[in-house]
Amino acid sequence: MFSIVALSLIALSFCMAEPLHQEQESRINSHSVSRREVIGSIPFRELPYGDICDVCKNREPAAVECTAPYIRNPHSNTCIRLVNTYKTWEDANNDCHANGENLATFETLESCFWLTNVRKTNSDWRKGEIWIGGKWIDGRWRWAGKTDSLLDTVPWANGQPDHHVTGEECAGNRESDYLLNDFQCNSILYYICEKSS
Ligand SMILES: [Ca+2]
Repeated sequence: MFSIVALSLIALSFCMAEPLHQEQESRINSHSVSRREVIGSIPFRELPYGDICDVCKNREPAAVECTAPYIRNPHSNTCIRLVNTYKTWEDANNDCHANGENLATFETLESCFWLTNVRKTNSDWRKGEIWIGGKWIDGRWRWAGKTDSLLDTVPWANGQPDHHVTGEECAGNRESDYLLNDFQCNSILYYICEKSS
């Protein structure tokens, strides 16, 4: 009998949990954060009001500041720079690493098309074929600095990649349409280095 009463009281307490304050609801909605994500396993009544803003801040890290010659890729929140020196893919990658960077990655369609637009609208970026960090590794196209990340959602140029015919196993952004092409890795191209801060 006692346990039935206790269970009933617990259930009643759960049902009477305080609703979210209206302003808190709007903060959650404006940041596309669900009530469950904000609260997690902690009863909301035990969550200090200010913690919601901390959660939101953690989900939207501050934009990194990129000073020339770097520009900020808003899709990856990283700084990239174009290097107008001709190198093979491997030498370009090594040069980026020597400066604490990696050959740049553009992991989403939006990020790739952002680069396309940068090249179309910025005379400094318009000329030449340019190495980026994509490489044929273990039978898949991968971002070399993060080999678990695949080039599955990138805008390859029409008919590309054709490495299975040509043996081209390194990815670049080509000059003719600013889309991706696979090149012979020992080709000498310009390249883009990237750093996270
Ligand atoms: Ca090709």
